[in-house]
Amino acid sequence: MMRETGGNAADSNKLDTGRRRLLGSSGLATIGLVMGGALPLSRSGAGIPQAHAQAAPAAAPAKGPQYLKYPGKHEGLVVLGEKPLVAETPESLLDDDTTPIEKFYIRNNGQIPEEAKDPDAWKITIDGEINNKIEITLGELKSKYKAVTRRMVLECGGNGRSGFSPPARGNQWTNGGAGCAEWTGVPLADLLKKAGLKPSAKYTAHYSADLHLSGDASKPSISRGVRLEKAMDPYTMIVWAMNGKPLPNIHGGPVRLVVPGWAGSASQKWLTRITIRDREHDGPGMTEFSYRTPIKPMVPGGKADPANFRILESMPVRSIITSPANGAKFAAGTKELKLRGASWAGDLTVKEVDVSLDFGASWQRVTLEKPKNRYDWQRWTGTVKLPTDGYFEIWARATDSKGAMQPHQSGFWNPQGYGGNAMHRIAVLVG
Ligand SMILES: Nc1nc2c(c(=O)[nH]1)N[C@H]1C(S)=C(S)[C@@H](COP(=O)(O)O)O[C@H]1N2
Ligand SMILES: [Mo]
Repeated sequence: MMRETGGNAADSNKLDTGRRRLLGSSGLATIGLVMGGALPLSRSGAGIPQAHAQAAPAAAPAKGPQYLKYPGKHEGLVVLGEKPLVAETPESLLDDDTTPIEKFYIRNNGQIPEEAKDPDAWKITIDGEINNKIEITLGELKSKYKAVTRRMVLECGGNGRSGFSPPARGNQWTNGGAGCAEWTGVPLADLLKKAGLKPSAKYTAHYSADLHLSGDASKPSISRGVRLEKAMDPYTMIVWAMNGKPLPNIHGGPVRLVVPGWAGSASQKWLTRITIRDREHDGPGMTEFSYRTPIKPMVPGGKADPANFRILESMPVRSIITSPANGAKFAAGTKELKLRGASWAGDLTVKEVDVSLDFGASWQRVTLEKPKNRYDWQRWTGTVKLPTDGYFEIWARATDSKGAMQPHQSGFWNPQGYGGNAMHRIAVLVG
């Protein structure tokens, strides 16, 4: 029953805040280029069809985004929910090649546990459909297995959710439920090979130490799993370091899973146990509409039939403009703008990224870097010439290695709003 929630229908304030952020009102004042007032993005392009936008209730009192105050975290992160604590990274704070820990988004489903006193004594158990049960401390894991470091994107399954209309249930992420860090650990496959998989082994089930929000110790806060094929992917890792530092408690330290390319919920934080199952796992976060999308497209806002849903695995293609920031202002007479951004595509790579200065009427290709390793994001740079001073929107769209491009609007509505990957747009003012 744990879903990508933390907001629900009653949470209209939060939904509206999410919207307003897309519209460009925000405290971007912390960012160098921005000199104050917000620029409006035309409403239709915020992923909301005009008709719906007009019908949307203007009930909530005007309220800007709430910024995060958390030790070690950047104060530009935007709080999407306090219980459980959820905070996203505005696109303009994702401008580093490797996302610094302080800027990395936070997503909790339950209570945040106390920091482990003795990290190396932390125990992990692997059991279920294997020949030899493994019980290993983090200290032993570090000394007995060969560690690898990989830069990989972690992205919440609900990233982009705020683009759905009518609003989908859950945290109203814009594009900031994602980051790309260097993770150090060991491939899960190395442990599973050592344990010896039985022919009946089909699926993983992940467990951890964080308490359910209610405080009820008998209920896991979340327990997801993946098909064995993904568990055996050498990039699916048990990690203890992030950007070369011990994994912080808020990111699941001392040890967590990173299952790159798939919904972030599979990447169990504070990992204590992995049980190998002989069937699809059915823990909290696996059933009904949680991390599932429709097989046959459904009527937006309509009644959903659980039988029409399958598990969301690879995340869809996405690109973001990380510089300039939405709302940036430039001196009169500025003739061109340098753009920077990032793009990624779940299990796939990104083939090309294009930008538009005229609401999608024409597009221009940008320079796309190669990923450092699989599941890394791809940084991009470009320059656009400005025909005049004035108000401009810059749109960015990425196309994945199989040819799928980001849509203008998030479609394929589903109750919990997965798969929202509409093009990113920013507004800038020249003069
Ligand atoms: N134990 C545990 N693991 C968890 C979660 C959680 O609530 N508890 N949230 C999941 C979700 S939904 C996401 S998107 C990622 C977020 O990781 P981060 O907070 O380090 O960014 O952790 C996943 N792992
Ligand atoms: Mo998530």
